[in-house]
Amino acid sequence: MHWFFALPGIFLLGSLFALAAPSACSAQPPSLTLWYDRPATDAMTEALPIGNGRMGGLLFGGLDDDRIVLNEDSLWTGDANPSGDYDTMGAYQRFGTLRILLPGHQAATAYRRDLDIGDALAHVRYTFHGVSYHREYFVSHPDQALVVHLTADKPGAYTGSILLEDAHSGQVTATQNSLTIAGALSNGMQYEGQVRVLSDGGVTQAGQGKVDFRGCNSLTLLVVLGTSYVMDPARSYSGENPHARVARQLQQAAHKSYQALFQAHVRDYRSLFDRVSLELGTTPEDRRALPSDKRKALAADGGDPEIEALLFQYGRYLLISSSRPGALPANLQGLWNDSNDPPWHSDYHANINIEMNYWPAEVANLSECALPFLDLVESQRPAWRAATASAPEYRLDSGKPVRGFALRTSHNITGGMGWQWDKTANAWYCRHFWEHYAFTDDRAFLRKTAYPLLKETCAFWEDHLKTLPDGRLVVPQGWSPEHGPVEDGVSYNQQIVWDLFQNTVAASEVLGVDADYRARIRALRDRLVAPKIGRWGQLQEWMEDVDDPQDHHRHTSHLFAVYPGDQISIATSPALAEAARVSLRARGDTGDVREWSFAWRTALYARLHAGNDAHRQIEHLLMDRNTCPNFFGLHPPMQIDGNFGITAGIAEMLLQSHEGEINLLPALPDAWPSGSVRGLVARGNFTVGMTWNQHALQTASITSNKGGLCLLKNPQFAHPGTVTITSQDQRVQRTARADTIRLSTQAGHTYLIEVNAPITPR
Ligand code: FUC
Repeated sequence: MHWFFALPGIFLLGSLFALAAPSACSAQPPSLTLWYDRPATDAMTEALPIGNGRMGGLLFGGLDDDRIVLNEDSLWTGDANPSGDYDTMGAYQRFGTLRILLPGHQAATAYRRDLDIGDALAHVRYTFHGVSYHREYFVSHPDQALVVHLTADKPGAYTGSILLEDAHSGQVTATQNSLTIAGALSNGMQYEGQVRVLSDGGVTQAGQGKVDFRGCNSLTLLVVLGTSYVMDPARSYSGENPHARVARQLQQAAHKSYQALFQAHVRDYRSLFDRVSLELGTTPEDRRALPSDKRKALAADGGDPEIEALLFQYGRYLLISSSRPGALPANLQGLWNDSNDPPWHSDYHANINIEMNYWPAEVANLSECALPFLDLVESQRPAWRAATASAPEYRLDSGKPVRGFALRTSHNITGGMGWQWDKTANAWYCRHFWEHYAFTDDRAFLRKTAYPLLKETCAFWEDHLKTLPDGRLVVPQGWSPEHGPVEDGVSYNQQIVWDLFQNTVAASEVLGVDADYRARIRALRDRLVAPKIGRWGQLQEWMEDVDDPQDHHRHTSHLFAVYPGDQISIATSPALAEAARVSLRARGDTGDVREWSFAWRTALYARLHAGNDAHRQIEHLLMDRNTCPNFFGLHPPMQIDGNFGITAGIAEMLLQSHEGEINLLPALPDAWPSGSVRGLVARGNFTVGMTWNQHALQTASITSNKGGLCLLKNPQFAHPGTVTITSQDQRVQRTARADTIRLSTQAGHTYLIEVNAPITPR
């Protein structure tokens, strides 16, 4: 039996074409393809990214000299640096470059390069001397190899060379049809990269640092990279030389046919990507005909809902490609880096950036892609503890160090940190552990992993909070990133500690443990200086009412409590929510607002149920000054957090579950009058699909993955007798609020809800 007959029906239909004809045009609808009519000229802004979570490639698609910048996520300089000196923290490195030289091909015509994010395949196509040439590129997770397949419609068309260049001072060796680079960084980290050139027809021959080929019908290039890094503090993050592992992985991949590699890759990728689909409307044909960079520029002025849906899915594509279990988390540039001295070291920034990278993971149905971040935090804790224990800032009156750990604004992968302390980053990181539980309902994870971390972080705050004369508690000497004074009781810090205490109380309740401890943490939570409304109706950023209504800073740190936190919400604290809206509007959409700031503003406006304001942020992000031609975020320079953040923000416009109920379409903008979404996830582990028309919910499908009570909210439910539920033994159960219905769900059951209500014009 051919393998794909064993697959579920939905996957099967979508897959047949792609799997049967890997070299033909893509089967994906245009909304899942980025395409261009010329090769890339600049690495980070135009080259197309591919990756398997650990290894990445930036594809230039050149004609006679096709360059692929190679990355491996653990290739880092630096080490643990107790002083916290940013310059000695090290930086994420470029690994090398693979070059495909095809002399003469610069005279080609009918050029096209593209990236299909529906199946994680990139292509280059062109015509030269009457021959149609085609290249296909992907990075396989199951086979741990970057693969390039070059074909042509006439035999013997390929003559040229393959070069492998090291980005440091490693040795390059060529033997028969293989190339190897191997070396070590100044911190002792060893690395190795191997390339195998497999040809059909013609001849291949090793040259000086290259493999030449002549008269080949097709070529398959396999690339495997590795380093000696291990995410294990007990081994000082240093494992064995990668040679044997790289050689084995390459050998295993080389034993498979191209078809087998291709099929395993597409099946693996789609098992994640296909969980969510999104349609926000149809774009007129004349726009669709444009290359993606030109189309993106126009989309900044609206009128291209397909590009907005693509932007949402691109964040999912990039997360799957840069953050898979067992690998390191996505850094400031995700996985892709063309420099040994990248901006901000291409590191992990704790005061918004890495958190934003992981905002979409749970809601956009990629929960396992969150694990690399959680694993990294676990692996760095011993080093962070040690650095905290030796810091004068973190001493008790007795002179002893506080319990737990804090971290600085940026960190690496070997316990090193840089720049100033970001005191509440420890608690913000805890939120990600709590959210992983909240979305998966995985109690074993909560008990074994999340709760101990939350408790350790609470211990830090029990020791470090300062008591004001009136008995209230403040975070001493904090900072609202990245402006204003360093002082006590900064709102950003207060809200994040509140969030930690709140989630710790909830965790101990879920687990049914530590009742006395829970009461203590709850009491501390209630003594924290709380959010305040200031003189111009704003939510105060500092303890004193000093906010400047003309402050257009890119950070919206004092609105943490609205998103990603939930201390302030329309339902539970409407006056504070209104104050947050005043602050957000004053902060504006221009001035210092950058890339990731638009993504945060999208999510904030979504939580404030201001769909049109949220949508305006998406359009801002699409502007050429905020996103690159390849759709990477542009700070400038290129930075990836906005890509992930906008996926989360768009999800938040469609589905919210932070108020103990599932709010369907809470912030739908006028620009998306009809559409559909499938596969978003709500807290409690419900998978949600919806269709809407004329701005009104038409159907919802709720799959209960773990069972339990499910409250669903939408204004359309307020029409009595017009909601039907199709499923085992369910009838509409109304709640005290007209717009909310209740389902008592069983694990594994799907509930289809149809709204037959008249549509109320908006
Ligand atoms: C934070 C932000 C900057 C930038 C940097 C990498 O410090 O304030 O805008 O994103 O991280």
